[in-house]
Amino acid sequence: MKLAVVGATGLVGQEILKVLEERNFPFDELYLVASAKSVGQAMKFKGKEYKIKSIEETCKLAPDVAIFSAGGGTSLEWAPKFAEVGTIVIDNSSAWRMDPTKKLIVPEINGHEITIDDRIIANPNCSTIQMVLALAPLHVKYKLKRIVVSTYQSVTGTGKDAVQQMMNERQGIDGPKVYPHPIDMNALPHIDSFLDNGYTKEEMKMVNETRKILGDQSIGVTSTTVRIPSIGGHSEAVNVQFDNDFNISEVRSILATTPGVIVQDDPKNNVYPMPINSKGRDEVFVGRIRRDESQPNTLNMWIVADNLRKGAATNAVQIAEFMMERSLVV
Ligand code: 11C
Repeated sequence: MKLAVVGATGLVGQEILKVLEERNFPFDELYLVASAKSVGQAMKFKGKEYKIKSIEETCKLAPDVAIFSAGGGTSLEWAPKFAEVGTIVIDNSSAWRMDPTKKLIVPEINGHEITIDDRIIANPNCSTIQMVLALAPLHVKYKLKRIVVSTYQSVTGTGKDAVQQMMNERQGIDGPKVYPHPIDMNALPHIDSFLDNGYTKEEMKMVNETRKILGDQSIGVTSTTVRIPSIGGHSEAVNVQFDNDFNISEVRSILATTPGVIVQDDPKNNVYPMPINSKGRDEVFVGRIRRDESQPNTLNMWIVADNLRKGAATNAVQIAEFMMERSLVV
């Protein structure tokens, strides 16, 4: 088993390495791949030193699995080339997600869609993954009609330079700007670029990816995505209307028994999910579970997860594990 991590020096790449180590992911050879400026530098994994390779060189080595986290441009150009040499590419970018010939996978929800012929598998956007993981079992039970979601997203979603901008601002240091406005002590209703319909790409990812993963184009989804000066994870206020009525204690017990979901909901004791507690965790945390009293069959929840973990690295590694367990990596 030859494994490549493409984009190994980025925030998600680093998290992928942590997740691989924690889960004792099995491989015989590991190729760490980064951009030209890092090629040849040494990186450690499990105490062993690896020289960073170029993507060209790695493609020629035909790894069995390559987890890509190097942006959409790299994925568009290189994923097909890796696929051609037989590599299974698990891609963290948005490049292939809405391609009807590619699967968009959260293993707990639709891992069963993957076949032995799939070569490029898309990992969904972080803010989508955490929301659908909590909503999927409720959809099965009550049938989702409409989702209204507002996000409070960590600067880690933008990458290392964004974390640096926030820290620089906090310390009064001038430095390069990733965002068009200050981020510290601020909130930007602007994630990814604006589209002609007035929504951002991040907002439309939540609409389109949710429907594709849940396999139901009839679900109404509307989203407002906001960047806030936090680093532990993304938070989401989610208002969900179902076709069928629910019982709140049944909703809690469904969520509490959903693999990968942890209910943290004891507001009287100030217990609810927070990004500071989700950092470095693989689970999705759900709290503030309550009925929306303004209309029938409607629920409010607060969903938090480390966007670099279940939102990116963990989900990608889980896809690889899922495929290996089912002998889909040959
Ligand atoms: C953010 N969700 O927080 C983005 C990062 O489509 O994979 C991931 C972008 C993507 O800014």
